[in-house]
Parts: sequence; C-alpha cells; structure tokens
Amino acid sequence: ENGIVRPKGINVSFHLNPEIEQHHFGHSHPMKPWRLTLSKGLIISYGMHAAMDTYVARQATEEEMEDFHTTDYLDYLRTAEVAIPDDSEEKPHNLGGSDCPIFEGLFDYCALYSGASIDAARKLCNGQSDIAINWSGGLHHAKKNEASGFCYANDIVLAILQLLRQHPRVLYIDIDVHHGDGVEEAFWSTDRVLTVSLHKYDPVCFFPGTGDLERNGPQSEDNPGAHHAINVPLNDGIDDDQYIYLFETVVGRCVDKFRPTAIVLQCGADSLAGDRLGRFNVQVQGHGACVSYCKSLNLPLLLVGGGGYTPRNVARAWAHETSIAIGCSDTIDPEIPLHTPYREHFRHTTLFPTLEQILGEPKPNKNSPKKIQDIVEHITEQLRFVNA
Ligand code: ZL4
Ligand code: CA
Ligand code: ZN
Repeated sequence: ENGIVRPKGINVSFHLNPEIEQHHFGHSHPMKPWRLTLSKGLIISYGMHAAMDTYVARQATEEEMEDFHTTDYLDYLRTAEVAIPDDSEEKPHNLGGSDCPIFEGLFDYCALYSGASIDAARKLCNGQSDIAINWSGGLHHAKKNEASGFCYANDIVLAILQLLRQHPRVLYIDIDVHHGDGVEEAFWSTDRVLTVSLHKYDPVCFFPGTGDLERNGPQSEDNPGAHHAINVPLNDGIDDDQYIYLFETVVGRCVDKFRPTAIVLQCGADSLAGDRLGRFNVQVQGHGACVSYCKSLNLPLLLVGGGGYTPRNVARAWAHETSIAIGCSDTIDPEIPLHTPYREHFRHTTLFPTLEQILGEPKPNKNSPKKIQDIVEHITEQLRFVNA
C-alpha cells in the first residue's frame, strides 16, 4: 500500500490505546483527545502502521506513577468526583478549574497515556525499538503534586526516569508553543538531563509565563543541574526558516557539549500556524524538520505528542512525523488518501497546506534577525558550563 516497506535496521514502535481518545475535557475545552483519532486514521490510511510495531498501551500502575508524583496527589486524582469546572477559588492539587477539569474516567486517561510513554521508553532501553512514538503523551506541565495547563500526570518525566535507568544522559527537547516547565522543574537539580524548550514567551499574557532566556537552572556551586535548562523564548509569527535554523543550531550545540545517549522530543503541534491557541507561522514541513534532525543523530529517540488545538493540523503534523520516523516521508503522496476516515475534516486535501491556505493572511513575524542571533549567543555561552 502506497509503497510503504518495512525499513531494514531501524525499528519503530507505535504506542496507542483507542480508549484514550474516548475521553472528553468538556464541550468547548481546547484539548480534544479526538485529534488522536484523526491522526491515527491518517497514519493508517497511508499504510504506515505496517512499518511499525504497534502496542496497545496498558495503564501505568500507581507505583510507576509514584516514581514522580506524590501518593497524596494520585489518590486525589483517582477519587475526585466529576464536577462542573469552577475557577472562583483555588482547588486542591489545582484540579477542577476550567484548564484542568475533573471529567469522567480522568484517572484511566492519565494512567493510559502514562503507560504508553513508560512502555515506549522501555522499548528503547531494551533495544527493541530505535524510535518509539506515543502521540497521546507529551503532557509537560504536570507537577509532582498538582495538575497544570491541561496536564495531570507527567508522562514525559516518567519516561525519562525509565531511560535514566540505562542511559547516563538524556536530552529533552520541547517544540510545543508553551514552555515545558514541568519537565524542566523535575530535572532542575541534575546534570543527567538537559532540557531545551522553544516557546512563545510573554510573562504577562501567555501561559505559563516562565521560560526566559536567562532561566538556565539554579546557579549555585553545589547544584549539578546549574546551566542544564535551556530556554528559547520567541515572539509571535516565527517562520519555518528561523525556527529550523534555531532548532538545528541550538540542538546541535547541545548534542556536541552534552553528548546525550538518548533523546526525548515533545512534538506539541500548537506551534503550527493556524493553531487555536498558538501564534507561530511554523508549517508542517518546519515542525517535521525538527523530527528529521533528531532522527539523523542516530540515538534512541522517544517521540511524544503534547499540545495541538486545531485537530486537522495536528493530524497532518503527526502523520508526517510518523513517516519521517519510518523513513518514507519522501515517497508518500502529499495528497491525503481518498479512503482516509473523516477526510472532510481536512478542508485542504494536502498534508502540506500553504500559509495562505491555513491562515488567509500570515501573522506578522515579530522575531527580528538580531533577536535570533542574541538567543544563539546566550545559549552558546551557557553551554560552556555543560560537559559530558
Ligand atoms: C479553556 O473555552 O492561560 C478551558 C482554556 C475551557 C471552555 C469554557 C470555559 C471558559 C482557552 C483555554 C473559561 C475559560 C477560562 N474552555 C480559562 C490562566 C487561565 C485561567 C483559565 O499545550 N482560563 C490560565 C493553559 C492556559 C491559562 C494552556 C497548554 C497545554 C500544552 C500541553 C495549556 N491557561 C486563562 C484561561 C475554554 C478554554 C479556552 C486556555 N487555557 C488557553 N490557554 C490556557 O502546553 C498540552
Ligand atoms: Ca516548548
Ligand atoms: Zn502547548
């Protein structure tokens, strides 16, 4: 089908569970697990599943989730009663407001997407996969004792903790439009994880308000984690050329200095043009170039999802990135196959719509060449303190 052949030598595992897609955050909540159904439909209609080992995820056990989260928080998450979201007062563990509502099956949802990321990490550890994919994961804001920004359990932290059992150094890269604050904070005090997040930064009016260039880990003599957080704060309207340049330059220098033995790439699709919550002009090609670059480093690679609030664009990006992982991105037809489920949801029938097709009028690019250069210089300076 579509000329997909199983690539020799490189094993890709695909971790999913259709139950995850059945959960609803509430009528007009931006996070729609249904985007996973649309993505999977596109991946299958291209025949890509035939080139991967597919695993139906199991729920993570509470013990596994306690590797990061507190027992108190997990107990609350498991037993909290479904309620209409209410932002009028602070809630225990930040659960029950409009960002993090308590919905039917919440704990199962968390345990399933966490189980998928943990299993994906274990496949990389035992050498059964070279690239492992969990598009339902990537929920980077969750803290050890509380929910935050649509994230309840931090599957990325749980997966990195698995990788650290075998790997001396893990590079975490986050291309979601939001700052990867939960993962950064979790590894704030270790030099075994280097975290890199590219994001829109505005301390006043863009969530979570952290992630400025100078935020590089607590700078004290006795903290091994000092300098091991890298932040790339961006303004509205960044385009593919600038984004790819920054990604390859920053990640390239991080790899040279840190010498990771495994990489986790959070592929939040809200950094794409036309996203309901995002503000960038990044296209499916530019987003995918980040995955290609990571793949070219030939290290065990975990790909997780994350944000992404315009489902048709999420599906395009994650299908394209799955094709990059299995090595068929140059041979598949950019025209979305006729038998793709929900094909009418795509509006334009190509995997790679133009900015004009997506937005009508592109957003002004508020990132000057000088800003981009200043970022590269600051980060190069920080990395002088990072050594493998
Ligand atoms: C919504 O329409 O900036 C939630 C959230 C629910 C339904 C109807 C309720 C209307 C936008 C967002 C009231 C909504 C008020 N509904 C939400 C400071 C805020 C307090 C809550 O991609 N209000 C908080 C979180 C961010 C804030 C972004 C990104 C996750 C990830 C990884 C998380 N929170 C202001 C907003 C809506 C809603 C419409 C919303 N929430 C947009 N941005 C936020 O990084 C998965
Ligand atoms: Ca990010
Ligand atoms: Zn996001």
